[in-house]
Amino acid sequence: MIIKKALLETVIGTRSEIPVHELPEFAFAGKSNVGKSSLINAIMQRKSLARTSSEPGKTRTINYYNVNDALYLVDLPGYGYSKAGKEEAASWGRMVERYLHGSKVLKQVFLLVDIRHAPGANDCQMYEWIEAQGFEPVIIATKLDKINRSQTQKQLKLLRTTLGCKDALMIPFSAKTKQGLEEIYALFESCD
Ligand SMILES: Nc1nc2c(ncn2[C@@H]2O[C@H](COP(=O)(O)OP(=O)(O)OP(=O)(O)O)[C@@H](O)[C@H]2O)c(=O)[nH]1
Ligand SMILES: [Mg+2]
Repeated sequence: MIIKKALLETVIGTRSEIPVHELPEFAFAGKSNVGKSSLINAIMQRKSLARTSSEPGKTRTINYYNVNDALYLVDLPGYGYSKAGKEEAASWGRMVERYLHGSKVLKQVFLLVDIRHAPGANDCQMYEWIEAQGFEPVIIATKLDKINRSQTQKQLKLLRTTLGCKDALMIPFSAKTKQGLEEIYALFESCD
């Protein structure tokens, strides 16, 4: 995929209306710090357009990145951020739910989980939410570079059984080596 243009076009907070778009949207959900913004940067071939941080809870809004005037990448706020109060966590949850329910042009939802660890209850809940809104989540197993190659299949199996997804597409990905990126580009093209 040749990236001719990539820009942060719209940022919405918990009380904003969901923007109405004509271009297809691809959304990225997952626990805080799992690597959503890093993946979005890799897709856009930009180092730091989407803000990343080693401190969880960086993305607290829904951020829409326009790519090539052809599609939007939608960076959703991460859940499971321990310093967030209950109220705040609940309002983010409602915002994400409202987005999944409200967008008319959402083509695909990517659920990111760290390849090193078994998904938690909130990951399983997110998976169910996505399915309940009629989408088939694509699982991105992030931080692939952090495990030994021999562990990959075993970890993917662990993700699959914990999330309870038999047939979901699973793409192991590393923002460091960019492994998995071509498969993600292929998905965008197949949704055209
Ligand atoms: N080694 C390695 N580090 C990664 C990878 N992806 C993300 N990271 C690191 O993990 C940390 C969190 O990444 P972000 O992309 O900011 O995570 P996020 O999911 O956007 O986090 P929130 O905005 O808090 O929800 C950063 O320090 C990244 O550099 C990866 O594939 N490999
Ligand atoms: Mg982020």
